[in-house]
Amino acid sequence: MNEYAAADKFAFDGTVTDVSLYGNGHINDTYAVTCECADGKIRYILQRLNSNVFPDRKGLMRNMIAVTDFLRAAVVRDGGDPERECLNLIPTKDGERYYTSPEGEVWRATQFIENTDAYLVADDAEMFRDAGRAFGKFVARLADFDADSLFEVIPDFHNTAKRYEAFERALSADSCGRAASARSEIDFVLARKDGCSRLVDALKSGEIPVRVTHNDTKLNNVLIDVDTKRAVCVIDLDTVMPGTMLYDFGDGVRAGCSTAKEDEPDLSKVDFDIVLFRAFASGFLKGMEGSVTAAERALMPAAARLMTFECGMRFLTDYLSGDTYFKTAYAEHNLVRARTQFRLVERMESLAAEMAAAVAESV
Ligand code: ADP
Ligand code: GN1
Ligand code: MG
Repeated sequence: MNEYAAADKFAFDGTVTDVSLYGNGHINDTYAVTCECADGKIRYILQRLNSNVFPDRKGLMRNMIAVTDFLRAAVVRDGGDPERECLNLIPTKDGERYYTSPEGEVWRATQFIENTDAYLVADDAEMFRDAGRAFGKFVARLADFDADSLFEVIPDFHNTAKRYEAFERALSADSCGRAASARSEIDFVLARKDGCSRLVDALKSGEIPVRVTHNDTKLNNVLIDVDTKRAVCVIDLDTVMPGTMLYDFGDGVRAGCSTAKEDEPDLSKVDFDIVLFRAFASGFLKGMEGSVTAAERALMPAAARLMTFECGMRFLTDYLSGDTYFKTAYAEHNLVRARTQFRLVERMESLAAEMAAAVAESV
C-alpha cells in the first residue's frame, strides 16, 4: 500500500496535503504527513514497519502501546508536557491504535514533535550530556514496568556471542562473494571472539540486574529541541525489551562519541572523543538517578567497546549477506559503516584507562 493510501486510514486533523519520506532511520519507512486545517498546518509521523526485521509486528505494537501509555503517565506525574516528552499514537479512523493493510503491512502514526531535530553528530558536549540524561531517565522511568509482560521483539538482540555466530555463518557462506573485499575487517572481528559474551554472562549470573531497556540509543533516536538543545523525547521504541542499562549506555556511546558520521568513508575523520564520552557518562548516570550498581558502573567502558564492536560486526555480517537487513544507499555502505565502528573500537581499546577514569569521576 502506498503512503498516501495509508495516511488516509488515520484520524488526522484536517486534510492531508503532503506525505514525504523523512529522517535517517535504517529500519522502518518513515514519512512526514502534512495536513491543512482551519488553524494552519499540522504534521504527523507515519511509519510502515519493517516486516523483514520485525516478523511479529503485532507483538511489537503491543509493547509500544504499553510502554508509551506507561511513559505518558510518568511524564504527567513529573509535571512534564505529555504532548512533547513522549510519543503519542494517532488512532486510525476505525479507532485502532495502528493499521494493518489487507496485504499484512503494519502502519502507525504519531504526533510530530515540532521544533526538534534528530542529530547524527552532537553539536557539542552539553547536547550529548543531555541526550545521555534522557536515555538514562528512560531506563529509570521504566524501572517499575513489568519486564515479563514485554514480548521479545528480536530475540538475542544484544547477545554479542550469538551475533558472532551469525557473522561466522555469513562468512562461511560468503553468499555474495564479498569476503575477499573485506579481509582486514573480517580479521578484526575474528581476533575479538573472546569477550563477546561478557555482558550476557553478567546478566545470566546475576552480576548485573535485568532492566527494561531501549536497546537502540543512537543519538538520532532522541529528539532535541532546536532552540534550547535539550533532549525532549526518546523515540524509536521498537526494541524496548528486557536487557541491561549497559546496552543503552554502550550503544549511546557508540553512536555519539565519534567525531564523524556512522558512514563517514574517510577514516582519518573518525576518532573517539573522550570529552563526549565523559559528558554522556555523567548525563546517563544522572538520568538513572543513583540506581546504577557498582558492577554496572565498572562495566560501562567495556560495554561501550562491546556495543560498538557488535554494531560493526552486524554491519559486516549484513555486507557479507548482501545487505538484507539495514537500508543501504550504495554497494559498500555496510562495509563503510563497519569500518567506522572498528576504528572506534580500536581507539576505545587504547583509551581504556581514560574511559575508566572518566566513569569513576562521574557522580
Ligand atoms: P527507524 O527505526 O527506522 O530508525 P525511527 O522511529 O527512529 O525509525 O524514525 C526515523 C526518524 O524519524 C527519526 O530519527 C526522527 O528523525 C524522525 N521521527 C520519528 N518520530 C518522530 C516524531 N514523533 N516527531 C518528529 N520526528 C520523528
Ligand atoms: C538501527 O532503527 P535505527 O536506524 O534507529 C538498528 C540498531 C543499530 C543502528 C545502527 C532494530 O537503528 O540496532 O544499532 O541501526 N535497529 C534495529 O545505526 O536493528
Ligand atoms: Mg531510529
